[in-house]
Amino acid sequence: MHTNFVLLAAGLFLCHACKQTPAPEAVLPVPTQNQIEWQKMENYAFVHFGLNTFNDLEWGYGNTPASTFNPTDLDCEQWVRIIKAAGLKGVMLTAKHHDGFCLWPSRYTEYSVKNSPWKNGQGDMVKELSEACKKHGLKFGIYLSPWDRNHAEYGRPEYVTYFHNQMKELLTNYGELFEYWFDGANGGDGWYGGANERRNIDARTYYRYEDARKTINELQPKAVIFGGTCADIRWIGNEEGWAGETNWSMFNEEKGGKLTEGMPDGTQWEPGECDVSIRPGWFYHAREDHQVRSLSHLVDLYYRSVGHNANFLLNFPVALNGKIHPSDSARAIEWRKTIDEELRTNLLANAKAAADNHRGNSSKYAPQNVTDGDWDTYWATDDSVHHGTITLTFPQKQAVNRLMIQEYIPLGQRVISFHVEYLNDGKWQPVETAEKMTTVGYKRLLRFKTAEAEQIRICFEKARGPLCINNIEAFLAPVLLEEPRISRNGKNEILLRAGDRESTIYYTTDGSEPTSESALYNPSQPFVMAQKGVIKAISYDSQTGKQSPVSIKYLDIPATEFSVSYPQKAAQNSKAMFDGNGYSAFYLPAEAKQEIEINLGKVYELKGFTYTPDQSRWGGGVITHYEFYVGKQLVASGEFSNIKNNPIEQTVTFAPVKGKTVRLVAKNMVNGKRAGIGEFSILTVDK
Ligand code: FUL
Repeated sequence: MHTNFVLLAAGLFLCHACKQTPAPEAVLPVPTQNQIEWQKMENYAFVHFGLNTFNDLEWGYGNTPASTFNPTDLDCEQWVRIIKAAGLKGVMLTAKHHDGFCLWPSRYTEYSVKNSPWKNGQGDMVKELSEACKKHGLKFGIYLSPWDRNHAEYGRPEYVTYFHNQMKELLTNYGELFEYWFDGANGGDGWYGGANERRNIDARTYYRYEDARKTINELQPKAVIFGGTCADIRWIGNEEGWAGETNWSMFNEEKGGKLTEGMPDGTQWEPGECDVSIRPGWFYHAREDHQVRSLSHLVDLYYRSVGHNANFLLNFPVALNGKIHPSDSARAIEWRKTIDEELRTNLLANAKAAADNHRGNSSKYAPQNVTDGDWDTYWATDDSVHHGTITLTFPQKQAVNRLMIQEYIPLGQRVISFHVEYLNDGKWQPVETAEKMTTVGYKRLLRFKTAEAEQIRICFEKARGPLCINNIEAFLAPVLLEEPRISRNGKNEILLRAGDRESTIYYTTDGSEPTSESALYNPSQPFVMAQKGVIKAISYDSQTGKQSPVSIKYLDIPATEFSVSYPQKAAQNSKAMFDGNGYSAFYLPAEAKQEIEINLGKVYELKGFTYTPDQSRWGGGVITHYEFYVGKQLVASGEFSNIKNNPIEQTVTFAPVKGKTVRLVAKNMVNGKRAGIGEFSILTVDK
């Protein structure tokens, strides 16, 4: 009786409270619990490793022998230790890439580690990595390429059965998975059990993704699915690691929309994942040892992925010995350290917050909730109020240049636009930033010019429903000097550019390390380098005495003496491919053969060439298959693997040969009928 009375009273009280201030209704669609857990991971690692690693390939054709897979010193724990130290929360492994080679001893194929010299065929890398993850507290995920260039039955129903069988092996034998990755690259040419042909499939129907989803849900109820026709998360539309400033977690697969931005009227909750490799390629190539992405670039990507309401998937191309290369690990750890430093002290922890409206005037939805450090409490506005201004007061005047805002996404993503102002000496001013202040979502990080502020206020102008903001933080990030970008233009002038305008640039041309004692770069009088050589440069801040990391550029012989001998009359336009600027491109005339012949001016001993597609956003004419001739001799031919998704500079090397003319033939293009060339250079043998 007594207990009942207490319960009744409590019930009445709760009911009374909830009557007064019911929680805002969800604005649909909303994330599942798995999607919320996934989003909270924010960043995790990718590992690309396999036969490609040992054959210097990005996309194996499916015929490279399993016997070439031979890591001498494989150490999955080394990867996991580095990945953990880099603050990444999980690892996703390419259990099988497009070449079809399996890193686990699958029962269903001979094309796997069991026929390699590694551990005498007794090894199972998926197992080793999953166990290392478990031991060190990281989550584990799997990439299984649907496209399989090895399998004889690819393109026919038998392969799909095989694919589903392999999936089950991976879903049952390796513990809990947080993510399952279906790659989007599909069909095309391959070895296919010796058929050596092109096989096209309809990716939407062929793989039976709906069945795959059922199996995954059943065997791995916590895993989110990337790719395929029933995904939980979406590809962000580039392999450069960034999401749009506007980025909705909603999408509509039927209608389609901008992957970088999502869709405000999207019917599915399908948040973005930004994948990028720490080097140009996904697999390891020794020639890219000096092309590890710069610290400032990676830091920038963090702000443009995690800070743009997306997750960040950073790839480590494990090297031939089976370890993460020291340059990659050093960079990744330095990256985390920098981000931690930039976002170390929340200047708004427990700051006073006031807003022009809060839901039912209830303390449960008070503005103060945004500074209490509790993710599950939030400031909300009344049902009819889809906007609002929140003002936060610093304990004392404070220099500030970063802001973090979070929406309580279990109730949907709402904010459409906002702006930020700060109060200094009685005057409100907008923060100085070029960023569009549109969506917020799970997390929005805003970078702006350092401001002295007594207060800061955020005005949410428009939203899809009442506001639900659970967290606002502010920081003062120290200066991060960016290493200069180096290029050589058509006049052989060297252009050195630093990210921030206040620093000065010092450089060397003799291979030595630049310091503030080296030559000072004068942007209005660029120096000329008309021969082969190396340039090293740093940015330097005279105020703090800090310097950026060193940037290095190897330049081969310049193109000034080059002339285009085919197509004729292209001489003028073709300059764009030698101007050191990939954003200006030369397109072969539609009526001409899709090839270009260049007279180098004199005989050189040649060992390779580089081709960069048009880098402009909507650039076309990307060459996928090529032939390359020196004089009349065919010296190289093949495919620029993965160039569609990752249109970066391609380097092709061949056995040295002397010649005066070279010819690049475009055998196939991703799009359009005219081959486009953003940049082209030849590689010569050192004397
Ligand atoms: C792409 C693949 O084709 C690349 O090789 C790489 O695996 C990347 C992550 O996805 O679509």
